[in-house]
Amino acid sequence: STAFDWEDPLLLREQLSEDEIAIAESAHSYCQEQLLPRVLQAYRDEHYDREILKEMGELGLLGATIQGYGCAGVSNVASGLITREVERVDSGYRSGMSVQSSLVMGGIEEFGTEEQKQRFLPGMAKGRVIGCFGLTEPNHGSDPGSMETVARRHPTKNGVYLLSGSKTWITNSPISDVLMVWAKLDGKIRGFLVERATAAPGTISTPAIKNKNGLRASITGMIMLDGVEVPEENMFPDIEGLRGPFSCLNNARYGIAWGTIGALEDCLRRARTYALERKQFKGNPLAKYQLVQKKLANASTDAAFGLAAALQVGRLKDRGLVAPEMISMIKRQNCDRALVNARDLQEIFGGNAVSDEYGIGRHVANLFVTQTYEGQSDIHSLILGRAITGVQAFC
Ligand code: TGC
Ligand code: FAD
Repeated sequence: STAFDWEDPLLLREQLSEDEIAIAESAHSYCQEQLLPRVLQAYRDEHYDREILKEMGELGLLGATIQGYGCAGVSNVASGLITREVERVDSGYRSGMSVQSSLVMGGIEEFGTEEQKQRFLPGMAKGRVIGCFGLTEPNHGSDPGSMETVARRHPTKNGVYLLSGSKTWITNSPISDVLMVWAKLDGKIRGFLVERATAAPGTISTPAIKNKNGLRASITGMIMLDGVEVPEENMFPDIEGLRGPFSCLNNARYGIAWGTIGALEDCLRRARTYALERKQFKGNPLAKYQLVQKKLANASTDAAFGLAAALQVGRLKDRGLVAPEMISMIKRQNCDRALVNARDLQEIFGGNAVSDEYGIGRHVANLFVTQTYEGQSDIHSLILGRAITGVQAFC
């Protein structure tokens, strides 16, 4: 028989290859040694240090599943393990990485021309070029198919498009060099790579959205486009419709399923330590009380199940056998369970939960956002409901 390990209850480690374990350990060391010491102040100051993307780039963590173009070319499971380590520290740091890697680099890899890949991917892999993904608009979040941002052919310049419209709640937008913007051309959604450096003054602005009450260690903003010129060579040539942005989202949603469990595991570790140290009623540690133990048992079980499911989907993804609904299932479940359990574990800290020094409140606030972006949980319920019944319930 095997001894139970509360930090790896279902022996995930036994299911991983040596390479995957090495990648996870190296990501763990970087995150604990370099990211953890600065997250508290960054969260207080609502500050995102763009050097973080360079550090991640140096370690090969960006666009990690992409083959070539200076990327590491690791398995989807290894990429999930990296995401879990980053989000163990903070969902905002994972967000900055996910947008760069899964949404922008992943989109260029899947839909870009060879020239676009050569031009953008190596710099993005090193974190020298920063990207953002502009889908959501002020009037259209869950329903991006109704977007109002438009692309028109330039009246006099051949092969040039003019983009106008606004995007909101865009991670990394204020610090982005390349903005992947989804806009309607002749009524069909197309993807454009807008380069800030070559945009005429006044045609693009990316104001930050300040005073967030979650994800404060990441930077979020708007994208306002007023007739910004984009050359044809910066448009994805073939992809039309929502399949473009949703294909990028499949990768990012998969990563969030791993990441949110990393955050939950950190909540569990913090709550367990606190419950063992804090004494109430005749000198007993909180950990002695059954109601407290039940909270820990619930969180541990949901984290272990969440990892097992993410691993299964990751292995299927590596074999080309994944369906988008599988990703909706793990994104929804892991975000929901991470949030519910983090809220329960927060209770163990009593009044101290209100102090940011204990870290638990930060995870709880962040996990609300993870449940909301990349398809709010109820939207994923409807995606699954449609797949189960064949009837769509969106409108
Ligand atoms: P629907 O009719 O379902 O589909 C339209 C077209 O898209 C295709 N498609 C997919 N393709 C690939 N992967 C998927 N997961 C796909 N889902 C749909 C579909 O086959 C169809 O193709 P075609 O060729 O027939 O046209 O479209 P709908 O308008 O009815 O969609 C409804 C719904 C609810 C599923 C969808 O709109 C949705 O998922 N809404 C949620 C929006 C969302 O996730 N936004 C995310 C914004 S980005 C973000 O939040 C980044 S945060 C990053 C961070 O900081 O970490
Ligand atoms: P709404 O669509 O208005 O939905 C509000 C509520 O109504 C939700 O609970 C939803 O589930 C529910 N609802 C909507 N329609 C239905 C329905 N038919 N049936 C039942 N319930 C329904 N977007 C990007 O494009 N790029 C980014 O980088 C990005 N980063 C983000 C970072 C942060 C910090 C945040 C908060 C958001 C970010 N987003 C980004 C936007 C995010 O994807 C949207 O907030 C999300 O898709 C939900 O859209 P909404 O906020 O407009 O909510």
